Amino acid sequence: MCSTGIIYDVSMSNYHCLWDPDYTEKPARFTRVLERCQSLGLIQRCVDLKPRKATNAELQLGHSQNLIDILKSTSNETNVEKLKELSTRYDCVYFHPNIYELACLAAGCAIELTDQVISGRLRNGFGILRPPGHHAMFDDFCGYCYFNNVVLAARHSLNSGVKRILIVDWDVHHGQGTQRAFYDDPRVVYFSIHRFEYGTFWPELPESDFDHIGEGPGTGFNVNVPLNRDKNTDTDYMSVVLEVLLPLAMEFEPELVLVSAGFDPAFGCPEGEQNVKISVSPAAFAHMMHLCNSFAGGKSVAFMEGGYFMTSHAEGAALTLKTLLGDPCPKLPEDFTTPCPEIRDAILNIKTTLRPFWKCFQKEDYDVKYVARTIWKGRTEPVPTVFDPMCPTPPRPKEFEQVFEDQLEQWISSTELRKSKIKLGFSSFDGRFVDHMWSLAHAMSVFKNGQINEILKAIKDDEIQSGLAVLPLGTFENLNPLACQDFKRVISININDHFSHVEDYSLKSDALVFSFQPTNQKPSYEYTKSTLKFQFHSIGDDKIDAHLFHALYRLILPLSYEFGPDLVVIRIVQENHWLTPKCHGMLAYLMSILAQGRILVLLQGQPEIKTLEYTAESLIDWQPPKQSINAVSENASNYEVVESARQEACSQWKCINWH
Ligand code: Q9C
Ligand code: ZN
Repeated sequence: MCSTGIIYDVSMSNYHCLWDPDYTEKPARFTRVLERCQSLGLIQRCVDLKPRKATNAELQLGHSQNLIDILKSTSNETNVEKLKELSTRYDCVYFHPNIYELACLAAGCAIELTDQVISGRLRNGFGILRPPGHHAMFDDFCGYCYFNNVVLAARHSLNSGVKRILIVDWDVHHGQGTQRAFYDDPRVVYFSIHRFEYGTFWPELPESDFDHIGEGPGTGFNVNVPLNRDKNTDTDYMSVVLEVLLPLAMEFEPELVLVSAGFDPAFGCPEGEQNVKISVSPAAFAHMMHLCNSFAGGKSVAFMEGGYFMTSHAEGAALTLKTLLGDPCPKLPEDFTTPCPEIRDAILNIKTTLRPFWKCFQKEDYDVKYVARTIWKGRTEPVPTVFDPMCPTPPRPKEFEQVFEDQLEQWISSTELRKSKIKLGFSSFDGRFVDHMWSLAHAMSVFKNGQINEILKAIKDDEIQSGLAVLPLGTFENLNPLACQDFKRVISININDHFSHVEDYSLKSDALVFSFQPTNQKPSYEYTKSTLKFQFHSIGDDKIDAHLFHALYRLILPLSYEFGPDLVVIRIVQENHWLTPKCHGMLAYLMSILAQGRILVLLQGQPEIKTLEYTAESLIDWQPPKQSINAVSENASNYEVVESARQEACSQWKCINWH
C-alpha cells in the first residue's frame, strides 16, 4: 500500500548501435543504473513489478499506426546496411532488430507502473527504462527515442480519470515530443528545464524557448526554462525549481506528477556538455525529486530518460530512487549562491510571460516592466531530412574522462548517505498523545516527557532521523539551550501569537530565525541579520497556509539553502490553529529537505489529532500529506510584507541578490 514500485527488465540492455561500438546511447546506461541501485540495497526495498509490453492500442494513445508499423518492420531486418540507411531518415536514432520489442517493453512498463500508482496500490515509483522516450513524437522517432513513455503513461492516466498531471522534465534536452503531445491540453502542465543556448543546442528548436507557453485552451500550461549558457550549477537548477516550479505546481494542484528524469545535466556528461567543475551534482536530483514529490500528495512516478556519463548517471538515478523511498536528501556539495545572469533572465522572462495565467506570479513584487528578451540564434534553414547516423557527440580528450571520474568518486565518498535506525523520536507531556501515536511504534522511539535534549542528541548520533514533541504552552523558555547542543548552524521557524525573546537564540549555535505572528493588525516585518519576523494579518478562521507557503519559497528555502543548516527546528504554538493540519505536514516535509533530514518539530499546546498525524507521517516517511495545501489566498497584504523583506534581505543573501 505505502511502498515504492520499481519496474525494469534485464532485456533492456539487449540493443546497441550495430555500426558504432562507441555510440553514446549504449547498454551500460541501463546496467550501470541497475547495479548502483542494487549495490545501495534500493531495489530490495521496492515492490518489484512485472514488466510487460504496451499493446498496439496503448501505443496508439501517442503515435500514428504508420510509425508503429515502421518500427515493427525493423524487427525482421537482419541487413545492417538497411538498418543504417533507415536510421538516416531520423534525427539521432539508430535501429536494431530488438528495438521494436524493447520500445514496446519500456512503454508498457511506464504504463504499468503509473497505473499502480494512480490506483493507490503503490505510493510512487521509478522506471529504469531503456529506450528513453521524451523526444519521440506522434509521427517521428528522434533523439534515441522511439515511443514516448511519459506521454503514453499520461494519456493512460487521463483515460483512467486523473484530472490534472504535472510532467517535470529535467533531462538536459528539451522533450519536444512531450511538449507537442499536450500543447493545447490544460489538463497537463509540461515543465522542462533544458539547455538552449539561444537555439543552438540540440534539438535546436524555436519551440523550446520560454515564450512557447501552449496554445488554445492549453495556453499557460507549457513551461520552458531555457538554459542559455553552459556551466549550470545546482544553484541554477534549484533556483528555477524554487522560484518557478514550486509556486506554479502548488497552484495547479496536480493529481499525479510524472518525471522525465534524465541525468545528462550532470557532472561529466558528454551530451549535457557541462563543464568539468561546474555542473549539476547527483545530489541535486534527489533535491528536485523531493520537491516534485510534494505536489500531488506524493503520487509521483519517475522514468529514466537520458544520461551518458555512467558514474554520474547511475548515481543520479540511484539518488532519485532513494528519495522516492523516503530517505533524506544528501547535502548539496557546493554552497548555494546567486544564480547566473542567464538563469535570472530566464526566470524573470517566464514569470512575465506566464503572469496572466498564474496567480502566484501576480503576487510577486519583481519589476513587472521586465522586458522579455529572446535572441533566436538557432538554425534558420529547413531541417535536413537525411541525418548523420553516427550522431557524433563532440570529441574530448581522454584525460577529461579521468577528471570527471575522479571528481565524482571524491564526491560520492564525501556524501554521507544518512541512515538512522529509528525514524522518529517522540515526546509528549500528555500521555493521551503518546497513546495516539502508538500505532507508529514500529518506527518510533518514545522519549520521556520534555526530554528535548535527549531527542537532539539522538538526532546528532544518527540514532533517530528526526524528532517530534508536544509540549505544554509557555515552556519554551526552558528549552533555550536546546538549539545549541552540538549543532553548529540551526534554522528555526516559529509560529506564535506573540514574539518572545527566546527566539533570538543567543546561543552557542549560529541560528537563522523566521518568526510568524498572526494578528488582526496591519501586516509588517522586522529584519535583522539573523532574524526575520513577520506579523501576518489574519482574522476569524483565516488560515495562513498560503502566506506561509509564499514565505517558504521566496525566503525561507533559498536562505536556508545558503545558510547550510545542520539542524532545523520548527515550533508551532497550537492555541489558535493558524495553520491547517495538512500545512503542518507540508512544512515538515518541505523543510526536511535540509540538514540531511535533521529536523525537530515542536507543537506547543493542544494540537489537533490530524496535525499530529500529518506531521508524524511527514517525518516518518518523508512523504507529504495526501492532500496538497491551498497555496493561493486573496489576501494580498501578507504577500507584500514578504516581498519587502526579500528586497531588504537581498543585500545580505546572495541567493536572492539578483541585481
Ligand atoms: N551534436 C536523450 O537524452 N545528440 N536524447 C545530438 C549533436 C542527441 C538525447 C548531438 C541527443 C539525444 C533521451
Ligand atoms: Zn537528454
